[in-house]
Amino acid sequence: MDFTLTEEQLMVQQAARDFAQNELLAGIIERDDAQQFPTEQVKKMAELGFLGMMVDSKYGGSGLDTLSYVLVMEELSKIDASSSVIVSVNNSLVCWGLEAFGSEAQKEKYLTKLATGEIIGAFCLSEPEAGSDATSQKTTALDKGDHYILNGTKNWITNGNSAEVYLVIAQTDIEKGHKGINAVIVEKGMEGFEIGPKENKMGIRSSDTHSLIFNDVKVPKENRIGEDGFGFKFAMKTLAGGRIGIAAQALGIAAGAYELALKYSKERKAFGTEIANHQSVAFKLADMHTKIQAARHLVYKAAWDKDNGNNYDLSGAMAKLYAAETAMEVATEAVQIHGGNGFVKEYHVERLMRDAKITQIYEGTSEIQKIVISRSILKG
Ligand code: COS
Repeated sequence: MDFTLTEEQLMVQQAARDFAQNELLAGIIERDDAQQFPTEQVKKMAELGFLGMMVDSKYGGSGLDTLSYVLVMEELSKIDASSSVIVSVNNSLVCWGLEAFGSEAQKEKYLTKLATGEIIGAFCLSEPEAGSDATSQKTTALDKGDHYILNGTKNWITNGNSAEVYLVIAQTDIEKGHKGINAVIVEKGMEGFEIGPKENKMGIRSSDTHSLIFNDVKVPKENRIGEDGFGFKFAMKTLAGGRIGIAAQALGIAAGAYELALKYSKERKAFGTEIANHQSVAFKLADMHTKIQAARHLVYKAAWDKDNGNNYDLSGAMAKLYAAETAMEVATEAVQIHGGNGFVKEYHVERLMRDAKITQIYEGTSEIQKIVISRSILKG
């Protein structure tokens, strides 16, 4: 077993660390307050190749491995989880899904622009009544010969307004249940495609989350991804990789909160000494550090599984579950260590605590990860 990162991985990690410190930190409190999309920062991340990290260079991607992607996600998320979710969705759900299952024409037309970050994409599975219960799709894509007619509403869509390309999951044949679901590529501006109001969120506030409304949107057949009826499998396979990205985000939030708490505990004095000298604080730091390291091992192992052609449904779900729970716990403890200062924005930990919460919810709640894990271990 070799836990050493390669030269290239170390370089990518350092680039992301520098970028987060130099470009994401400034103005983060204001962006969070105003729910302002990080347009300039996304442009710069595109220039660094962070928007299409795992995509083959022939489609404009960086051609890196999943572990490099995870390292970048971790570093960005230590500072700004709103920016890192944009990176995660574009990389793991949109680019990966298109590269793995799209046609050559779809890759030429869409992936080349998405991988360079010239445009960004969105992944549209959740609905008002289909979040965890993802097979209950009410959005329909009715087969009209050479095109589909799309009707319905999608909810909580990351990059909802800023995306140009949307991968939309919809039911074509209700009789066939999940085998009658398709994934289709919808472009912003198609007639009948409307973007709903922005959600006012607890965390990751500067990412833009919207509902999407489709009213008789005509989508050409060549925009279907894979064979007829492949849509649900497409969503599940894509989400399995997405969960590794979100696990890395959760890991980064936890590590970011921990680093701030560690620094603060060595500076802040109470009862005549730095608070790190009080065992109640030192033990918290020990627990936080240990859990983060355990989460890191799970996340890197899931990335390694993906890079080595192993099944990563189980390792990805375990990584997502554990890292998300760790993020929530560690960020909450980081606020506690900061005391009153933890409760105000200037110290950053309250934002990380608010941001941590979503990692237990999106791309499969912690409870969904337990379904995936328990089914996997029970089937032997
Ligand atoms: N890879 C490939 N196929 C998968 C899969 C995976 N990781 N997971 C499930 N499938 C397939 C199953 O094999 C099954 O197909 P077959 O009938 O051909 O075997 C099909 O998908 C339906 O699976 P299942 O019967 O297990 O469906 P359930 O309704 O019981 O739900 C869970 C399965 C709970 C795992 C699924 O609904 C899920 O992941 N929900 C959460 C969705 C989510 O993450 N929502 C948040 C979106 S934020 S972007």
